Amino acid sequence: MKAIEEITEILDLLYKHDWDERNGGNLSYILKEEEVKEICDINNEIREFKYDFDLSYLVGKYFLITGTGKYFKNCLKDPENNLGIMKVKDAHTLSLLWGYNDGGRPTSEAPTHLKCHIERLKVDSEHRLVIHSHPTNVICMTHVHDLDSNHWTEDLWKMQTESIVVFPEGIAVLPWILCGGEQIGIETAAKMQEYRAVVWAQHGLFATGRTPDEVYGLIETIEKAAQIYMMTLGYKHYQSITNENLIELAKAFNLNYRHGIID
Ligand code: 2HA
Ligand code: ZN
Repeated sequence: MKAIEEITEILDLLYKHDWDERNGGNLSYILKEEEVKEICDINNEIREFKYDFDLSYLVGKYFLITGTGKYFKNCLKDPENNLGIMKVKDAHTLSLLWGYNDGGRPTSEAPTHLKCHIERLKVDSEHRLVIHSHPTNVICMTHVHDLDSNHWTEDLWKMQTESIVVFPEGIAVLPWILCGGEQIGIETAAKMQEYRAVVWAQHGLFATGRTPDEVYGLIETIEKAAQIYMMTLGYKHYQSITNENLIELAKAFNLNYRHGIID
C-alpha cells in the first residue's frame, strides 16, 4: 500500500495548503504492476469506463486516479471510496481493479490527465504523475498579470532564486477555457510537450513529473513565486534578480533553461 500512502499524504498536504478546497483538484499516477499487486488482484475487473479518445499509447499501464466529486480532504482517511486503480485495457477502456467503492468513477478531468500523460511520456520515459490543484496566488496572478507564458516565466524566475532551478523550462499559461471539456485537454496536453506545468487562468495549475516529491515541490515553488509576486504587487521595487543573475545561476547549476526570455 506504499503508493496509496504516499499519494494520500500529498493529497492531504495540498488540502491543508488550501489549494484544493471542496472537490477542487484531481490527481493521476502511473503505478508499477508490482505496486498494484500489493494492493489488489490485477485480474479481478470490477467495472469499466469508456473514453472516446485514443488511449492506445497507454495500453497496459496502471493508473491511480482520484474520483469525480471527491474531496482531497477525505482521501487520507478513506482511500477506497475516493480513489480508484485502473488498467488501460484497450484504446478506449479503463478497467477498474480497486477503489471507487461507493460506485464512483474517475475525475471529470481524467481525459485531460490521460492526454497529459501521453505527451509527458513521449518526452520523459520516467514520467509518472499529474496533479491538478487550485493554488491561491497562482490564480490571483491570472487576474492581475497578462497571460503570456514567457512573461510569466520571466516574472516567476525573478521572484526568488529557486524558481529557475526548479522549473528551468519555464511555465505555460492558458487563457480561461471551459474545464472538463475536450478543448482544455487538447491545449493543456500540447503545452506538456515542452513544459511540466501549465496554468489555467482563473482556475489553477496542472503540474507533472516523475515522483510525488518532484511534482509537489514544483507546485510549492510555483505557488511561492506567485505569492511573492502578489505580496509585492503595487510596492515600489528597489531591486530584483537580473537577467545576468539568472544566467549566472543557470551556469552554476548547469540548467538547461528556456532560451529567448532572459537572453
Ligand atoms: O474536479 O478541479 O477542474 C474539480 C476540478 C475541476
Ligand atoms: Zn480545477
